[in-house]
Amino acid sequence: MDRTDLGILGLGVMGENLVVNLASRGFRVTVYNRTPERTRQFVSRTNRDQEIKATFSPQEFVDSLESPRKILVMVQAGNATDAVLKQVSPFLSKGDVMMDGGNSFFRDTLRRSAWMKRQGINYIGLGISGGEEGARKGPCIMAGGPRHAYEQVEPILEKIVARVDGEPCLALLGPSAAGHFVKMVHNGIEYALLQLIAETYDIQAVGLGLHEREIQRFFMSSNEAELGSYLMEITLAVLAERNPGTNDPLLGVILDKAAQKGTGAWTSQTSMELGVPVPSIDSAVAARNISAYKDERVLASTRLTSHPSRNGAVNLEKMLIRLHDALTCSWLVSYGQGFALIKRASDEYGYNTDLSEVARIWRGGCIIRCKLLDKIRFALGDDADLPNLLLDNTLAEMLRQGQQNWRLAVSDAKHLGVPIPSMNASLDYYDSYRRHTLPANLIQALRDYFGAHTYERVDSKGQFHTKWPTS
Ligand code: NBP
Repeated sequence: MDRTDLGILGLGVMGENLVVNLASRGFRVTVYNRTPERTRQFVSRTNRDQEIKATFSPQEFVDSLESPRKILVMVQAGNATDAVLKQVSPFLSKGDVMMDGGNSFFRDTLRRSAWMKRQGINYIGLGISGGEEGARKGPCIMAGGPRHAYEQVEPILEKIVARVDGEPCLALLGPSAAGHFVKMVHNGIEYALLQLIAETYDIQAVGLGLHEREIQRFFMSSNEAELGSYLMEITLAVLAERNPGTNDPLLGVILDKAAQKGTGAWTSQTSMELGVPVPSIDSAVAARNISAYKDERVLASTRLTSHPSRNGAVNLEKMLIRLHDALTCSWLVSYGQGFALIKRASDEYGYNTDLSEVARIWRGGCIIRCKLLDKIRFALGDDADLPNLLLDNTLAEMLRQGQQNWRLAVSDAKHLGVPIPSMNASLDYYDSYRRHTLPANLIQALRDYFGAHTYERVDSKGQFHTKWPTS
């Protein structure tokens, strides 16, 4: 085979499926993987000699590519990414384009792009979302890097991503690490949305003791409304799955410990550093952490008992309507927090990220695609400088209309003794954000009392300190 269009380095689930996606669009792809056996098995399984070229050393890999070379790294984020960049970079030439499609922490991408730039290599951080199926059929790609380099790979990437209304779910969202930053926040929002689905399920299954078919009906109607989304679709598929042998719901035998790979925690940590509140995401990370304490929870369940009760004599139908509104408002607020974080990072790091482009590309291919993103996109298209989605008239109206039921659903859950960390945090975020005044004046006074930290006043400018009476 002549030189190929693109090289993929790393044949895990994502790498393999991206190669098949590329080959099915007529691109010639060179592959290389640390473990050669994996490469051999992959090429014999796919049986596409015309489009896929297997290589077995970094030099053979690089030499097989058309110049300027375009390489997509698809290995585990962290040390593995550094390792493969070190192995391949000695064989690259000035002007080649190196892309990292893994879930790299954006600060690592910043460091790597500076390192590559010193060697004359163009580095692009690609946030890729969509999982295995997305990689195969059309993911959403969030790019960050130099525009001239992006333009060299754009015609290829454009062919393999998902499309909505004919538009590719692909965009350059800023220089250097902008794409990986946006992907990190995408995953942070994903944590919140998953947690909110789980809380809604828990209220129905454990709190109200509903049958699986009734719970499926609830998610089905959510999927037909504003929350129509990939996550609702797969929730329905999961609820319908049976345990082979017993024919009981499979969910009943899945251990209640949620794993995590760190992108949610990165979102929380970064938001704290930037001073942007994202409590719906923070609480979702904490909820996964508490789920890991299975043994302690089992012990605690025998000691810390509760006395759940239905909230008054409210009928079930009303409770489910409340729950639906609470889920919708909480999802919307979670997106709002994520977009506020991207905006702050864009200002702080000079990404100049177009938020309406983020909303546009998130409508397809990615895990958090949802009908709500159409409204979000319009809101951001109308006002690119909107500091928070909650200030958009249409979205604010949705929250105003849903808020009474949202409060009641939170109260229902409290009466039932069902934990709802993200739904609660979302409502508290809404209530804090919409308040003209907050009790932070008392915090300031107390800080000044014990630490002479000073405070500002509403009636005059400057910093003030009071000589408080000693206790
Ligand atoms: P994994 O994250 O499971 O990584 C497997 C690949 O990394 C294999 O090719 C493996 O080679 C290679 N690798 C490792 Br591990 N350590 C290495 C090292 N020290 N040197 C060279 N290669 C090394 O694969 P994945 O699930 O396909 O994900 C790839 C990237 O895409 C990750 O960064 C992931 O976070 C990101 N991502 C994944 C998903 C998803 O749904 N899975 C979605 C979006 C993004 P080997 O075969 O020799 O062990």
